[in-house]
Amino acid sequence: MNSPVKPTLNHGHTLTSWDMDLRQLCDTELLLNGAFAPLQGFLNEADYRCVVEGMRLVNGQLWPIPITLDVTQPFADRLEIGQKIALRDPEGILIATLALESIWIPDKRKEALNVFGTDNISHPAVDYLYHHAGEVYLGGTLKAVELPQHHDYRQHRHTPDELKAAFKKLGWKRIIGFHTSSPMHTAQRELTARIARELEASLLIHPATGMAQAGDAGHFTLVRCYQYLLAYYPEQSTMLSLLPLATRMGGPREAVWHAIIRKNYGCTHIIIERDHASPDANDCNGETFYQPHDAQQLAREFADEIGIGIVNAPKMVYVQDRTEYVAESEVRLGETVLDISGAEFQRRLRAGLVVPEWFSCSEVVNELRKVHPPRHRQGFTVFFTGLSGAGKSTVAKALTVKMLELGGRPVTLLDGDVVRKHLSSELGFSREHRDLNIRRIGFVASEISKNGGIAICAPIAPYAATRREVREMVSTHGGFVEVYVATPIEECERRDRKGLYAKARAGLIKCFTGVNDPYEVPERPELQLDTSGISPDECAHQVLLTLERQGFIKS
Ligand code: PPS
Repeated sequence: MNSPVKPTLNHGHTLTSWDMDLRQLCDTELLLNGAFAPLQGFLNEADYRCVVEGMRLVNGQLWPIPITLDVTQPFADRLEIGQKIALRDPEGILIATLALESIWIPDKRKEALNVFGTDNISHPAVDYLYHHAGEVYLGGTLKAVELPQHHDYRQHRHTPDELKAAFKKLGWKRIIGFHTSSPMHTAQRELTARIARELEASLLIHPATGMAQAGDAGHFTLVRCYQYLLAYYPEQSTMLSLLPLATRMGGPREAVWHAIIRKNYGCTHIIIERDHASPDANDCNGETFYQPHDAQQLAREFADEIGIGIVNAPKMVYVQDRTEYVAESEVRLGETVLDISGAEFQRRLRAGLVVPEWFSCSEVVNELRKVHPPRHRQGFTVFFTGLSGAGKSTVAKALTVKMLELGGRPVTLLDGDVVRKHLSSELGFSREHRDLNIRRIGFVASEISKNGGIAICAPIAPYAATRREVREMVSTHGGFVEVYVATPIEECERRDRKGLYAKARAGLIKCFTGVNDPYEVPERPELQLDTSGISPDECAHQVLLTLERQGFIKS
């Protein structure tokens, strides 16, 4: 929790501390190691405005993406321009100090529209801006104390200076950088090898792995996939380096940003693909956020100014008749082109179906299969929410028994009362305390789901925003099924097993949900149940059917 406490620094000074989240930590690392040159810190207000408006700093230098330090209003309220702030990683280690130059409330809508071209929250960066980023921005220059530590794949970790020195030592003069943030399949391998060959350049495979959490199996899988692929390239002219960049998926502006970063790492060229840095999701009209060539065009426009060659990657397709990949424009009339879409590839992985070698090498596919088991072997969370007395606990218990009868995965019941006894005994029922309680449940549920188990949670969880947080927390690791137990308050009150409604009506309990405290009805739960007329067993059966429909249990 960030609070303006005044810890003692190792130098004996006392400074206000900010505990950075993962994205801020990534940004800080790249600000400190020179990857974000010419930036020397988080943008101040004047630079921020210029960047949002016109992709330039006040001094005219090109910079397309606002790198800002967002904080909460209560934290900002206690700050003064000119003071120094200690920036810490999520474990509390002091990474840098910020000399505070500006504090301001950004116009987030304008930022979203100008930078990402949309304010639709299906865009991940807009969602982050609206739902995660604090309401106040801080700007100022940074002074390094200690670069963030990476204990994983140290042989593939380099600062810009280290990478430039390595290129020099190897005698590489022409270096082409390839940006990716997902597994590379044969098409990308053929594409990068071909471009490097044609340009007579060495190849830097430079995946952005910034948002990978320590202990995140997906990250290790991804890097193992890149390592397998290295064997297919000429050893003397190919290098893999992990870039701790938190991508925004900002399409054209992001492509310019990637080009500046690769220039800072010593690349002479960068490959920009079609749909470079475009989100997978579409907007509310089902349209993609950017046109396929937008990123390539904008990056080209600024290539000279950045001092890097932009290589527009052609779309590579597999021609069955020639058993090879060629650029789409080179396909001859009558030739058969084979393709497997991303969605189809995911389906095959999950269903354990064959993926042909022409699409992806077997080592990569086997590696990915380990982290994409079929749904019926993945962990998941069933999250019941509803008023006190709605029947959440009873149905959750019945469901727990059914899941145990099915067997195969460990089952943990996190009932509201039980959690309050063992995890949250010090908490009351203020909004702040309820949120903390639900976040704790979400954390435990996400750990259980991550490790392939089933978490069944049954708190009231009255607030939509906190439920959404839990959904996000769990969904990165496993399935999330929200069950709204929609038993009407009249029925809950009639039951009043604990006599709490009577006490609340008598004014003896102050913030009682549904009586004198709000319950925000879920808008899109996976299942809605009213326990008024049906038995707990029947309700649990309905949940089972939902789980079956979604593939989490086998029929
Ligand atoms: S929350 O809002 O999700 O944190 O609540 P939760 O942890 O599920 O705890 C709800 C149980 O606590 C009892 N209780 C109250 N509920 C709501 N409001 C107030 N003020 C309150 N005080 C005590 C109540 O028995 C709830 O249990 P259930 O099983 O839901 O009836």
